[in-house]
Amino acid sequence: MNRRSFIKTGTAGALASAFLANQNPAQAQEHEHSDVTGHGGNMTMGEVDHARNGFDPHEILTDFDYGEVSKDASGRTVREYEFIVENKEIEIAPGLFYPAWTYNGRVPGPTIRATEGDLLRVRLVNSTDHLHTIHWHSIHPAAMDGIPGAGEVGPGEEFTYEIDAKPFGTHLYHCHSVPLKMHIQRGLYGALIIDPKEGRPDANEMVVVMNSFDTDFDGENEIYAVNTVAFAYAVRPIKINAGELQRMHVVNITEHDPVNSLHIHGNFFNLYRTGTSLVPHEFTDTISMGQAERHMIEFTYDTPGNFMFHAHQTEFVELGWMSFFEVE
Ligand SMILES: [Cu+2]
Repeated sequence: MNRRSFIKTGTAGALASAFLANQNPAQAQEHEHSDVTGHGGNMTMGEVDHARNGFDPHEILTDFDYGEVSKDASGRTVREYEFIVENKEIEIAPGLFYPAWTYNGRVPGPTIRATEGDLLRVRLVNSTDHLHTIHWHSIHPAAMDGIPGAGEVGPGEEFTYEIDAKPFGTHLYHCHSVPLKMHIQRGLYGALIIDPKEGRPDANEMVVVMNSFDTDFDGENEIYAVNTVAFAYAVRPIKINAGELQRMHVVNITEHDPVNSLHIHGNFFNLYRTGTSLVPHEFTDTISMGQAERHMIEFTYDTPGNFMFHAHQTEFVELGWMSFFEVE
């Protein structure tokens, strides 16, 4: 049984029918007979209980964690964090639960935010019965790499990573214990945003982590999303203001598929690859990304209205990775 028939026949019974259904019965009928459904009618029914999850994709968008801030003897800014790995069942679509492994009870984990040159001190506490790490996509010493033999933490143990915040850009961290695929797909990842010392122009900033969930552990995903919950920003669009610069940090940690993508409607964006430049590399409306690729994009909507943004892989769209901006 492939993923499409999983959805169509509702093999998971109540689950499938609860999480993916067409709002319009006529459209649903049409969908049964066509694999070329556009990205319009497909949506979840019901609502995910974000309070029970303990996190809300709308809050994750702008929840930048600057840590506990102090200065060392040299006057350097030190940012300290505590990450606790815990197993937690999370609702990723209405009525569909996934046995996640989490940093601090959320997927994605906290968005660490620092300025180039700061010292990051991150204490990892492992409350589970598997080995875990935090592997950083940054420039750091081998001993801080967060791989087996360098910063891997056993059950009930802890380790403190100390890394320089460099280079500036939109980055990623994730668990690097083996089997790597399992530790990533379970939810142990998050964004690491390092601002350039000279700063950037004022903007409304957001972070979206493209992720996916293989709910039956057969090596294929049943759900795609940004910030975990299928259709979260379609059910409740992201409200932004016309004329205001939007800066979005986009991180791809999709497991099992080689490529994910992002397309915005009615507009183009400036693309800063890996966020490591002060000037844009490209002006486009679509970007494809392999796993661990991440970029910073900037755009401004001039007119009010609802504008979609989504993966440009129809299957991902149908399975949850579809969103809206509501421009006011
Ligand atoms: Cu792990």
